[in-house]
Amino acid sequence: MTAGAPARTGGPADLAGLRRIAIATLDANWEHDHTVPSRTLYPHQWSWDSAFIAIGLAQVRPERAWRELASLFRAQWADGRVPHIVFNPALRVGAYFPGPELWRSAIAEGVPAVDTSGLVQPPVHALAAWLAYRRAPDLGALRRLYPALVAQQRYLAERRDLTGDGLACVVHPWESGLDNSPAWDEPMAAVPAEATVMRAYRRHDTAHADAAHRPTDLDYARYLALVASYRDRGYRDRGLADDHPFLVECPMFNAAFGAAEHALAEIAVLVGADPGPHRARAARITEALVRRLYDPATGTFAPRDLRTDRLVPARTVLGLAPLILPDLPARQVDALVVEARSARFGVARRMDRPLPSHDRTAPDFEPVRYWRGPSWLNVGWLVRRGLLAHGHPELAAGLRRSMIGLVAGAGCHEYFHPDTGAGLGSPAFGWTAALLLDLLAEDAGIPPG
Ligand code: 9WN
Repeated sequence: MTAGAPARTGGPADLAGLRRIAIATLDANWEHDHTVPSRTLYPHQWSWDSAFIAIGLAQVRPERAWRELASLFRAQWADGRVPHIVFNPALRVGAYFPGPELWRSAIAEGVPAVDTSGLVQPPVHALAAWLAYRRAPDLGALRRLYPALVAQQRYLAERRDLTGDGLACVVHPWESGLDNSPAWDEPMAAVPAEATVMRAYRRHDTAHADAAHRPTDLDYARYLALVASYRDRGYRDRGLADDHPFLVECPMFNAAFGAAEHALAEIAVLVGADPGPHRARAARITEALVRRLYDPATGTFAPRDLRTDRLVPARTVLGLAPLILPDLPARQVDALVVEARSARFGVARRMDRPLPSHDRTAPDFEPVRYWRGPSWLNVGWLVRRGLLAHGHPELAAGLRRSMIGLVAGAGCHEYFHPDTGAGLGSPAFGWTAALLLDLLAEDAGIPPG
């Protein structure tokens, strides 16, 4: 089936079959206390993957949903950061690149016993915990997570708000989760590195996926230069503005940061804490996002490069993410709906092609290269939540059908060709399976969270 064909969401037999495939994928990727994103490409635990995966597990393996989040937060650093990778010590050296020997997290202060990376990822975990609770209530588990989720937010607010403007910055494209998005081309061009340094390393990803579908060697050389810059300062955030070469405020990261405060307000009520400060912080983040990252000239949100204090010109799907904020003002909501429906992203009641990760009319749109064009379920899932939150159920339904159609046509792939719907990257990918289960749950009469 191509992505142009109507999604096969009609027959209950089809849906039951899809559900079984998704459950089997999650079961196969389960590893003692967490789910690996992919057995081949990503065999450790990843931060925002675990959050999305917990949302799906809550539908089918509730006890695992809570273990997934608990295991990730056991690796939280004393300063509150939740590392983007928690390494499984049982795996051989070279199971993933860059591995623990390159990160050397033990050199930093306040680290857990297990090896981790020193970066973070978009803080979608409070939202995940809230949704998991709605589907699989476990008040004890929620109570235990709450202070850790609060500390995660405190880290971002106190250590990563370098300008004091109310937004958190990312210090590496890996922190955005959209590693090689064209959004990072301009700020990354300022990171000194040569592709030839990669001759000294063996990339693990290109042994398991087509190199044409992955970031380039020059991208990786810059990724490593940024890791070295952050690691060599002991992963301390103080003074980053003086010499770290990549500092960006990302609209998706900060939309997740704000959505987390909304979710924490709901959780606070349940665990007997005060929701007031969470609501106040959520409002401040939304206000800062609009003030700092909304571009009235384009009608969308864009990352701000703190080194130049300019918005980056690329119009990527990152710009649509603030829709997930329930308190986004109507002016920005309306503009984002126009942007989503435009030829750049093609969201419609009946979508003939899936939501791309980058403006499909841009000259640098690359249909098979990772975050430079292909369609990803986690981003579509977030945008769909935003459309529902702001009163666009038909567009949300169109996006949902399109996403289910992608998995029906190609399986639980990591990402999909934005024209044909062909599966790309890992064929058995955790969050694709998990978020599909969440989308399918609505047919069983369970409303979205
Ligand atoms: C680097 C695990 C992760 C996702 C990211 C995705 C990819 C890693 C990589 O895989 O990043 O963190 O090796 O490319 O870009 O969003 O969390 O699935």
